Amino acid sequence: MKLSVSTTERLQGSRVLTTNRHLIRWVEKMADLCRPDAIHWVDGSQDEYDFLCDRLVAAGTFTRLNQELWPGCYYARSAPSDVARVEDRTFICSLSKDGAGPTNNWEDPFVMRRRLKQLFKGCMRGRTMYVLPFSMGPIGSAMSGIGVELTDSPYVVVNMRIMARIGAPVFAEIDKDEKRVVPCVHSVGMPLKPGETDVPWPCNDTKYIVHFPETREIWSYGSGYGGNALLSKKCFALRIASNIARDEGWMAEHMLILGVEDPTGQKTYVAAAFPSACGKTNFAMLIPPKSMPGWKVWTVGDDIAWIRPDANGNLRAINPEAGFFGVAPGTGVKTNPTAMETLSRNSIFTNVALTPDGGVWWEGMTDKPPTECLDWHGEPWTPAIGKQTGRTAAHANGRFTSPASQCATMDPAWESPDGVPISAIIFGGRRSTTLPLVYQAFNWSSGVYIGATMGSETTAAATGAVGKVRRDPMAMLPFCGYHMGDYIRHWLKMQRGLAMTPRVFHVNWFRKDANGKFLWPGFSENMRVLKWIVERVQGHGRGKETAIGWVPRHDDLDWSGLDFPSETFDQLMEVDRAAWKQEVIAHEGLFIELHDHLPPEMIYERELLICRL
Ligand code: TSX
Ligand code: MN
Repeated sequence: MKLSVSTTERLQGSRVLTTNRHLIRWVEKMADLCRPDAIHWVDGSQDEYDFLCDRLVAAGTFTRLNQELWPGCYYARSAPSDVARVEDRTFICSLSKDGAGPTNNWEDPFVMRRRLKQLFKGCMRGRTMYVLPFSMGPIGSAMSGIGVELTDSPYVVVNMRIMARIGAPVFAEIDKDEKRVVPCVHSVGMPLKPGETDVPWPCNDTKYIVHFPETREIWSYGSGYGGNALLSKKCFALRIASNIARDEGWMAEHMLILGVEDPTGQKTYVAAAFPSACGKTNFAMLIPPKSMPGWKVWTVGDDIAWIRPDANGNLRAINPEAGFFGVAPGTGVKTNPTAMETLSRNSIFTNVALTPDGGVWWEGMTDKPPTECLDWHGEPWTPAIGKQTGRTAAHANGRFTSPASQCATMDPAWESPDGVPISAIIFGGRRSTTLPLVYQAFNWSSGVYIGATMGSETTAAATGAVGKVRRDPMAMLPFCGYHMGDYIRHWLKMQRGLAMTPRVFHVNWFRKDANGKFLWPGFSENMRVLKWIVERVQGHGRGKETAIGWVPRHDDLDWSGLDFPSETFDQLMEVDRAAWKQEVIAHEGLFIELHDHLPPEMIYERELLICRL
C-alpha cells in the first residue's frame, strides 16, 4: 500500500537538522538529481524508528514478530536476487587503475561518474530521500569518523540506527566544527510512477557499489541488502577508511576486538582477523569453560577495528560500529548463547524462516527444526520438504541486526573515546590440513607475512569449489580500498611509529584428522589458546621454536577439565615440512599477482621461511 507522503512527512522528519551549508547544498544537489517526493532529515529518535517500522510493515517489507516472544523485533524477506554483497559489481574508482590494484574492480572515475549520474537521474521518484548522518565510533571521539548517507530505503535507516550512532547528535557534531563527512548516496534503483504500488523489497538487477577513494565518496545503486546498502559498514569503515588510514598512519581492519580478563583481574585486549565462515562473532563472544574459573572474555566488536598509535606509540582500537549484523544460520544456544540473548529483542531479521507463532528460526538455532514454517522465500517449509528438496528454511546468508548494547559480554570500555590498548593481533583461517592450532610469529615482519599469506577453505556458501584454499590477506581482500601490495607495505610501515608492536599469532580451529574429523573441539575450548596467547604477551608463557614460529608444547597449555590426549595434540600441532613446502609454493600465486607493489620484505620473509623448512 502507498501512504500519503505529503501528510506523513509533515509529521516526521521534514525539518532541516543541520546548519552546515555544504551539507545542505549537497542534499539539494542530490535531490535535484534523484527527484525524491520528499526529504526526511533523520533525527534518530525512537519515535522516528517506530514510525519507519510502521511504514515498513504497511509496505509489506516488515512483519512484526510476536511481541511476547520477540519484543521489538521485525522480520524481512529480500528479493531472492538481493541476498549478499556483490563483489563483481563493487568498484574502486581511483584516478589511476594501479591505485586500485589487481584484486579490485576498477573504472575511470570520470566514466563512472557519468554512468552514475545517468543511473541516479530520477531514481527516487515516488519515494522519500532520507538524510541519515552517522558516526563510526563514539560521537565526539577523535578516533571516530562521520558520514551522511542519502537513501531511499527506510529499511536501511532502521538497520543503520542499530548498526551506527545516527541522527540529531551527529548533525550537532557536524555543525560544531564543520567536520569533514564522507558523502554516501544509496538508491534501491526502483522509482515509482504516480500511483504505482511498491513491492515489499524494491531493488534493481543493475547494481553498482562504487567508491571514490580520492574524494572519499560512496555511491550504491540497485541493492537494498546489508553490505551493499548499509554504507557505514564495509564501504565506509573498511574501503574508504582504509584509504584514510593509509594517508594518516593508522589501520582500518576487518577484525573483531576482545578483552581477556585473567583471574587476577588484569585485562589484555586482542584484535583478530578471520575470513568469513570462521566464526568471528562466536569468538568475539567466547564463554570460557567452567574448568577455567576467573577467566573471562569481554566483547568490544565483532567485525571492524579502527586501530591507531596513541601519543606514547601504543596501538589503541575502537569498534566503529554500534551493532551486530551477524549471519544467523549456525548461531544457536550451543554455539553462541550470548548472541542468542543479544538478538532476542529489538532486532531485525532478514532472510530467515518465519514460524507459525510469529517467531523466527534458522538452521543451527536449535537442534530440532520447527514442524512447519515459512522459508525465506515465504514458501511453506517442513523438515520433510527440506529433506526432499535440499532447501534450507533460512538463506545461508540470513542475518540478524542487533544492538551491541544488549550483548551481555560487552566490555565496559567498548565505547571509550580513546579505544582499548591492543597487545596482540590474531590471524586465522579455516584450514583442514597443514596449519597448526596456534603459532606465534617471530617478529612484526614475519607476522605481516603470516597475515599477508593467510587463506581459508571455501565453504558451500562462497562461490566456486568447496574446500579450496583462497588467499585472503588480513581477511581484507574484498574490503581493501586500494592496492593490496601497498596495503601490506602500510602494515610494515606501521612498526616505525610504535613503541612496541603487538605480538602476532595465527590460529586454526579447523584442522582435521585422516578421517575428516575435526581435531579440535573449538568454541569455549579456544579459551585455552587465548590463555596461552595472553601469557606470551605478558612474557611468561612458554613455547618452542619451530620453522614457522613459536608454538606451545602440550604442557604449555591449560588442560584443566579437558581430556585432550597428547597424541592428538601432536597431530593438531604438527609442522609437516613437506606440506609446508607446498604451502609456501601456494603463497607465490598471490605474490606474483601483487608483484610490482609487493614490499621486498615479503620476499625475504618467504626466503627465510624456506631456509628454516
Ligand atoms: O565459530 C566457531 N568456532 C569459534 C568459536 C569461538 N565455529 C563455527 C564456524 C562456522 C561459523 C567452529 N566450528 C569452531 C570454532 O572454534 N570449530 C568448529 C569445528 C567444529 C565443529 C563442531 C564440533 C567440533 C569442531 N563438534 C564436536 O566436536 C562435537
Ligand atoms: Mn565481516
